[in-house]
Amino acid sequence: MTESIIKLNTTDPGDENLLEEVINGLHKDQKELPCKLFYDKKGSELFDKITELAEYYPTRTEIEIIKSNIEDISSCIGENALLVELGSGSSTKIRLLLSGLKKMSAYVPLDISYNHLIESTEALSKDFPHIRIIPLCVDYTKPFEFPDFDFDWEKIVVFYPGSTIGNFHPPYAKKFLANVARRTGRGSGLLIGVDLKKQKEVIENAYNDAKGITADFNLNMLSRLNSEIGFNFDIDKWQHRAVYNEPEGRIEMHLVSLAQQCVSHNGTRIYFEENEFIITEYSYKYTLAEFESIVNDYYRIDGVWVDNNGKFSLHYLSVI
Ligand code: AVI
Repeated sequence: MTESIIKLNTTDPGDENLLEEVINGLHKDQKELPCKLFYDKKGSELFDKITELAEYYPTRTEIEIIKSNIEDISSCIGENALLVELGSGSSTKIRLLLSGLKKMSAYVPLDISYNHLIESTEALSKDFPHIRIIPLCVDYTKPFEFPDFDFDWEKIVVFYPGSTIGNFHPPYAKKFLANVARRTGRGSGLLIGVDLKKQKEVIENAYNDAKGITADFNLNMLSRLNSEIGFNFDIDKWQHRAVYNEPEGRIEMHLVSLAQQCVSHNGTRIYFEENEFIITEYSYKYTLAEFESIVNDYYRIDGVWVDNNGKFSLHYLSVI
């Protein structure tokens, strides 16, 4: 074993355009807020709790899939990979991979939430002292630079678990995955989790949990707008709702206004009718065929693993 190698050479980039994005979203006919706003420190902690809820099947199911297929996954990834994780979410999944991979070059977690990234990386480095870990605080949906790595690797393998790809509209998901392929280059890999279409009730329960953690996660967005940007949302006048839009194949997370009200920011006033809602997130569900159709222009499908109940799928794709 070599010594622990963790390079904390990342900084919090902030988000200059956030206010503009928020104001624009709240001026649309159908008001909306960007789902990246969920993930401040509190939001990331709430999301961790969501992943442990009885109703929220995606995390548990994906973990089961990784556990049951770790040898196949490991042979797809091969040796000496530079493993880049988009969003350093549940550490259980990455721990399974880091333990199961034969030999790897480095692990590079990318995350928008600085504190969450640093805390999770530090915890990981204690348990995997022999693995080079290089955290980068970036919004990976925007162009960013990798630092000059002073070590070798065989190929880049991007790990994109959790079905986060479902949070993009399908045409954008296609474009985003095409960009990942372009940036990483031919022969690189993408290990990606996808939530599959299933009974409406099962999906809706996953986003309307009995303990109200998803509600807190959704409402935290408004607290954040108050404390960080200077809005004056009255949190008690808003309610969480999640509905499965079957024709579109997506969960929609809403914040519903419980009264006619006005919210202001620096003299800009935004009016809400009673029952009007803000869309805070879409979470698209796919069939295997639908997902394959958005990736097959850029990737070859080398592996697809699905749990016994057909709830969730994990794909290993190679850039062509
Ligand atoms: C991060 N993402 C994949 C989650 C999802 O299921 O779409 C975010 C989430 N929203 C509510 N619960 C979980």
